Amino acid sequence: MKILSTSVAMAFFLISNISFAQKKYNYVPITQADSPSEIIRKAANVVPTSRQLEWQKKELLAFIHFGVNTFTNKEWGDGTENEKIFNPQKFDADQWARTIKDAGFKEIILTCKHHDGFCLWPTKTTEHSVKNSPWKSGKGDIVKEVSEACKKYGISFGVYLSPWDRNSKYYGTDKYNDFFVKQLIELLTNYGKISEVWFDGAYGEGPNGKKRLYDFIRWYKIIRKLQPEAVIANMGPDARWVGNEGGQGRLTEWSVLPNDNMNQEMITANSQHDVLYKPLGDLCGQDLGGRSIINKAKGLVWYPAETNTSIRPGWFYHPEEDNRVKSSEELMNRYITSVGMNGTFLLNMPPTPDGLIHENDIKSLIGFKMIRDQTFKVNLAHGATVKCSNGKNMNFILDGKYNTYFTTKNQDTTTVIELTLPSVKTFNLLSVQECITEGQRVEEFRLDYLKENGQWETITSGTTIGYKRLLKFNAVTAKKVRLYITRSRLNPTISEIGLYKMPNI
Ligand code: FUL
Repeated sequence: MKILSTSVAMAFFLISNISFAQKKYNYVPITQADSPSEIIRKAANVVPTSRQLEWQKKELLAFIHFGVNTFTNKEWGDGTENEKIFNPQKFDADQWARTIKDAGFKEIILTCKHHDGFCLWPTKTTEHSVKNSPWKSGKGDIVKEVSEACKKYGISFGVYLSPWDRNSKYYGTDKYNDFFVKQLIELLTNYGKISEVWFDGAYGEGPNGKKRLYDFIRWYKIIRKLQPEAVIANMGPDARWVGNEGGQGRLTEWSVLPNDNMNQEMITANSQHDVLYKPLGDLCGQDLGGRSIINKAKGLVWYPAETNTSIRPGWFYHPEEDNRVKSSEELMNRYITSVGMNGTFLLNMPPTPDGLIHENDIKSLIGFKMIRDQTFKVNLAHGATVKCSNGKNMNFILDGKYNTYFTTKNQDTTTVIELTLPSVKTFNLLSVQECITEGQRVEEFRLDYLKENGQWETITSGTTIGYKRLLKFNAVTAKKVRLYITRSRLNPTISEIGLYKMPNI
């Protein structure tokens, strides 16, 4: 009898959970038969690939712009630069990787070739490279040294290879794709694991009217084959440029976007798990994934934002900008507007002609790390009692583990989570994270606190959450707060809530 009732209970448990288990996909087609509510359900089940998830969790990525422009004091070279000018006499990859690691960044993306076509590794494809420079008598390899320093410091390594090449005689002809592929293969096979490949969209036609003839799909396939874990960013299918170079995300930042750029090849390749096509169209608008947008889509894909900026006004080092380095406080604000707006933060720190990261940049970077450490050391909500009338797994919201999450019972898409803190606390920053392996769902939320006079008052509010949402506000002192989720595409799945006191900056 007991055995029977246990198995009935087990079966009930399984059935009730199966009804919650929704199929997940990285890409999903939308058919004409799909109703608006079916489209929303589909959107709520689009999830990142494992490479996108790992990349998102890194949060902080360092960009290094270094090359002939470092020596000509320019932003864009025209490809006629003499290789002899490249001579970073104190070049120290260890100093780069150590600084970046100490600042808490998880990856370095190096401009292996910028628009001027000069290669920082001794490529076989062109003479326009370090091998014809005086640096290490032409025997050096910047890419090798940086990739090895990354390994030593336990950070990942990514390559920027500019499609626009103002030096190559093949540029603007079909042959350019073969030339570019050879360069890609060298970078993807000779330097260990590559975690990100960054294709710049910048270009200008040469004076002779050379056109861009890029075979992106061929390039993507090679990357998938040689470095399957690499995220292909910007002009690529895995991560998009946020749309500005100021480190500013959107107030409403969806990672699930329309992708109408699919064909049979992609569908037959079972690419629901591995999309090869970059979504087309305007990716710089204010609303990229709201209901009115996805309702018109032919397919939906996980396509998260990478938010980039430079620590200095320029991307390359210029001595006259030594006193225009962003302060630690500015970097913290950019962190809030990038990582805190459901993106990653790709911050450029360009080395000097000596081949070192400048001391002013180091000072800002270390100060930025100190502010983050100070802010996030203690979650003031830790130890709170969690109350929610329609919640499941309530304590997962404060367990410090990203992959466990709170959700709601039944099909509830709204909820109120009340936290009673162990004692009265003062805080000025809210952190909320959705468990994106379940999808991105929340469309509107707010935080209220209980005032001394017994009245509830709203502190802050937002629309999307995604991987992480940080909201700064004037400090409040309270013991009870309520997180209201007032609109969600499906049951909200919240990994963590944090209340923090950020130093006044
Ligand atoms: C732009 C380029 O033109 C800049 O030089 C820089 O590399 C930046 C990250 O992307 O499109």
